[in-house]
Amino acid sequence: MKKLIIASVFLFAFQLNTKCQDAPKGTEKIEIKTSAVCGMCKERLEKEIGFAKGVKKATLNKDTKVITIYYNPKKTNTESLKQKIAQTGYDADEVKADEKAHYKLPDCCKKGVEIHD
Ligand SMILES: [Cu+2]
Repeated sequence: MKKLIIASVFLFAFQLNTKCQDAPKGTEKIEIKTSAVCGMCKERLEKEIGFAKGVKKATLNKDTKVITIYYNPKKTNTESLKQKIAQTGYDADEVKADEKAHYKLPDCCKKGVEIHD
């Protein structure tokens, strides 16, 4: 009997846990630190990454520079996502921004610029 109670508590906790997760079904979540500094960066990255293969959703927090990506692990992986961010001109964790792409960004979006609106 005791085992049954423990089992049902676990089951309940598990259900609660899955309910709280905001990741769409079949996707995984990753947070990547970028070098984004403003709303334009946010728009650019969310557009580029949001439409990348296997990506369900991409949201950038400008204040923390962290982009949260929900992706289908069968279609893409964290390495290609980081590469994609780098190709857009931004750092992605340990992956450095592609120099050419970074050079093409407007001055207000370049690295070393302080976070602004
Ligand atoms: Cu910018």
